[in-house]
Order: sequence, then C-alpha cells, then structure tokens
Amino acid sequence: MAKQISLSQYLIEKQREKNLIPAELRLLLEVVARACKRISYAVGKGALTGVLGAAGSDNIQGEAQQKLDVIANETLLEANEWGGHLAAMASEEMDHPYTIPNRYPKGEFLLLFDPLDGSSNIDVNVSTGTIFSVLRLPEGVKESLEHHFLQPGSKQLAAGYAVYGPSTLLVLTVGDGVACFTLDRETGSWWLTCDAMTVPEDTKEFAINASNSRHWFEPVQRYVADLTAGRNGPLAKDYNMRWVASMVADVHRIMTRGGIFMYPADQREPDKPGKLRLMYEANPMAFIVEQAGSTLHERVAVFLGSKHEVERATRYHEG
Ligand code: AHM
Ligand code: MG
Repeated sequence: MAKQISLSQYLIEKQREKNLIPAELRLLLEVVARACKRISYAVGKGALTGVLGAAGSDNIQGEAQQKLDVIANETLLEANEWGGHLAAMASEEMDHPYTIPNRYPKGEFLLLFDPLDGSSNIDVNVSTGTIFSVLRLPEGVKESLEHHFLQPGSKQLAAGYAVYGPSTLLVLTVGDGVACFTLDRETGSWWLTCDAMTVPEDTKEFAINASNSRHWFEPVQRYVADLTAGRNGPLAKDYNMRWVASMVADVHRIMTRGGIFMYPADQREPDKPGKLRLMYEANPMAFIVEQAGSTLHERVAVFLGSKHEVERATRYHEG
C-alpha cells in the first residue's frame, strides 16, 4: 500500500524541501486545520448537541446568524489567538477585526475567514464549510489596524477551504498548487488524498442561483440563455446546472470535475455589487488578483471555474 502523507508532513516538506513557507506559517495552517476539525465535529453532532437553528443575532451584512455560525467563529478565534503567529483576525461574522489579546505573543500574519459558509444549509443537513485566507502584516507595522487587511488577493500567502460533507475535506494552497486532505474522523488525522488538483479546462456544467435571473444584467442574461439553449443554441452543447447554495460545495465540485460558478452583481442593490464577500469568499476561493483598494466587508461579483468557460462568460461582458 502506498505510504500516506499527513497534512503535517505535506506542510513540513513545503517548508523544508521547497522553502515555500516559513515555519510560523506552517504552524498557523496546522492550527487552522485543527479548528476546522473541531467545527466539523460540531456540525456532525447536529441536533444531538442542540447546535441547529438561529442564534438570534445578525451579522454586519444584516444576515441572521445561525448558532453554528457563532460556534465556528469562536472556535477559529480560540484556536488561533494564543499560538503567537497572528497579529489579528477578521471574520465575515464580526463587525471589526479581532486583535490578539496582549496576554499572548503577537505574530506577523493576518487570518481572514468565513467561519461557516453556506449557513442556510445547516438545518437541512447539506454540506457547509469554512473558507480562510492568510496575509502578512505590511512591513514595519507593529500594531494591526483594520486597513492592514485591505490587501489585494495577489498578496495572499495561503488560502483554503474545508467542506463539511459526507467526508470532511481540507483544500489548501500555499502558492504551489492545490492539495486536498481528507479527515479520518476516527483518528482525527488529515491525510493527503489529492495532490496538484487541477480544474478541467472545459465543462458542460454551470452553477448560478437562477431564481435571481430577472435581476441580472444583460450580459449574464444572454450568457445563461445561451447555456440553457443547449445543443441547438449558439454554444452547440447541452449544459447541466447544479446549485448547492454552499460556495464551498459548489467550488469543490468545480475543482473536482470542472464547471463555472457565478454569483453576479445584479440590479437589486446597485451599492452592493454581488452577494459574496471579497475578502472572505471571493479572494481566497478565486485568488482574485488586482483587487486593491477594497473595503473589508466589500461584496463582489464572482465568476470562477473551468478556463474556457470563464473566458466565454468574460466575452459576454466585453463590448
Ligand atoms: P454565507 O457565507 O452567509 O453562508 O453566504 C454565502 C453563500 C454561499 O456559500 C452561496 O454560494 C450563496 O451564499 C448562496 O446564495 P443563495 O442563497 O442566493 O443561493
Ligand atoms: Mg459564506
């Protein structure tokens, strides 16, 4: 049987043999993975521990928080605050960044996360996940402030997501390809189950919340009309549609077998360009580059997936 590679071994090799990440970043990623493991156990217990249902509070986006949103947020804060690797953390579920308390040593990294993505799926037992991104505190800065998080996606040192589904997965990049680890729920270990993940360049699958179609701008209307026109339409292909409503699950499907994921801006709220959050969802998921000058809770339109299909969708927006 082939030798299994643990998450620790994978990261140590990135650090030691390839010199790609500093030891501090490796340790930080191991702590994030440990927190995801705890969140996975909490999600898995579900109704047995009374964690389903609404928390009775709203986040800064005005969305009702679920109990597990709050639990996942606290799990990530508690796991990461004492290790000495971080200067601060920012979360979709918190109005402002969380600075590491003075009783703990501070490090040079910033951690951003959507603690429980796809929270509308919690109570119906459909996959949810965690999305995270790691940035470095700008050079010479000793105390982190909110604006230090506002860095373009191209500055990310690492990003990843966990999927709490039939199995628990961790998909990770430190800028040297993408690896996927599966959690052995009996031993609590993460094992490398797919190295060098690549998205197929062509696809016959798309993901979009079609119930919003009347609000879409014309290029998206036209593109989706062409996708659904099938083999007799201009794209001469029958497409299939999937929408889990958990970005982690939809993106993971595309990472595995190709597709295009879209959450476009629409005409409902012109001051909110899209539903998804740039810093916690779009940047880590898509490594969106050249997104400087954004604000922390900024929303953004998202198109990502198979190379040729994303190029096609882009052409609909040109001219
Ligand atoms: P959340 O982070 O509050 O769970 O919201 C983000 C989620 C994404 O995971 C998903 O792609 C999208 O919202 C689903 O939106 P919709 O409810 O329009 O289907
Ligand atoms: Mg989310």
